[in-house]
Amino acid sequence: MPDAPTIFERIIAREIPADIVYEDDAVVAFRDIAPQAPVHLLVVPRTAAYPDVAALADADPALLAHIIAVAKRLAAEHADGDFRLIFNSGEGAGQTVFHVHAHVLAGGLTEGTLG
Ligand code: IU
Repeated sequence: MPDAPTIFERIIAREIPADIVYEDDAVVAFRDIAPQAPVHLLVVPRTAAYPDVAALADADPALLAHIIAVAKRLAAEHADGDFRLIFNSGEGAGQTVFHVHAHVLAGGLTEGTLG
């Protein structure tokens, strides 16, 4: 039996509201509900095939590169262009949603923190 859809699949399917700031054929980006920086966006591939960035990097490096390109674009649109990109990979690293996603942190980041 397939796993139940994650919260991100339900956001992408518009079953659950989110503040979506960007979308294209491959990814959807929305504001994190618990922001850790003045700008805190999540860039999420539409496909639920990859639970974490390690799986994505192995299977589809072009999609990973696209996520990074979208992060760059969003940091320029929502902040000054500088950004911190975080992928929590695995429970031990704090990952809670097992549908790969990039945290894009920008806009007045505190120096020296890792988010
Ligand atoms: P993590 O890397 O898997 O821990 O990140 C999950 C993020 O998803 C976390 O920052 C949550 O605040 C965020 N989030 C969200 O934006 N909307 C939701 O409905 C839920 C979690 I649940």
